[in-house]
Amino acid sequence: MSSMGEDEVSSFFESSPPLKKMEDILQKLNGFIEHNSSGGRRRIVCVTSGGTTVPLEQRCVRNIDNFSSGNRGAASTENFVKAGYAVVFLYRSGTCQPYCRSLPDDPFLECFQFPDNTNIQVHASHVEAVKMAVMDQQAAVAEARLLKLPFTTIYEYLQMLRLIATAFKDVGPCSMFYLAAAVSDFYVPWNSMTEHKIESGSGPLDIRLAQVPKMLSILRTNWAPQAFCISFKLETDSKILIDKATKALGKYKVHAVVANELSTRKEEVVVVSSSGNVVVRRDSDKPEAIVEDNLIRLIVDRHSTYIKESHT
Ligand code: PAZ
Repeated sequence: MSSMGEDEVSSFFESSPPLKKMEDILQKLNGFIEHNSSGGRRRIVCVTSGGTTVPLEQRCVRNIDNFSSGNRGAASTENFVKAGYAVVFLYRSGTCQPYCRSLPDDPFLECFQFPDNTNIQVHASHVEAVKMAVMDQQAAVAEARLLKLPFTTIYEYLQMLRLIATAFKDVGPCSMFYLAAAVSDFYVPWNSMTEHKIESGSGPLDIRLAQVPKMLSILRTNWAPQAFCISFKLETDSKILIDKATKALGKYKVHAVVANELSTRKEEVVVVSSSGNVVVRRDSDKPEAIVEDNLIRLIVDRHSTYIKESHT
């Protein structure tokens, strides 16, 4: 990457508000990696999920948000754990969580009932979903297979991604990035952002947004050059989707780009890579099936080949 790009990346981080609880995050992260990767025990994947926000004020009241429910990241995490991976789940606060996809929006209010004042019961219709959510999540955490790290803003997301990538460096080819989060392309630089709530009542608001420096190339070349790297491309116009994904593959030198269109993203995706494009569909004859079942199988296969080739 050009030094121009690297300069932009450095000044983005230098001007970002410091990450809160960084020591705590680092300690959890290093412990998790150490536990899972020592002696080549397990492969590790960082799954990013949900959309980043761009604050408009330093004491933020308003922000610009990026669409993502977090469903893809949560479902993919479950499948990676099932496939034997340890997962660092870097997710947007408040978005969909692994093992909770089948729960209603307001599980506390909808799942439970009180037969009397001292007992609490789960409604029969939600027993399976609650059991799966609690048991599977607790097992994944107890076995140190799942580490959840929340973010909200673009500043937090990129600082945390850099921490994770740097910490993955020693894991080498057994590590993977699966970047399903919807990351802001434009932002208000912290230094040029007003501190207090923008006043209303004085006509339209003009805001100039700067471009968020592209971090993917630097992740590939500097932060974690040996990690297997999967990025995502979302479009609403299916006519430009594959072209955009193909360009991203060449530009960022990732190992594959998962291309998806907003309205059909739960039914099919296209995995674009140097070995050709593969359409991955949900098994529509099985009501419980999700596209991530087949997608993660394919990605895990590709990762295995990558690891084998790295050893030869
Ligand atoms: O989170 P979700 O399940 O609602 O949607 C997933 C997705 C469309 C955000 C993801 O598959 C994706 O394409 N992420 C990258 C978006 C982008 O191009 O920035």
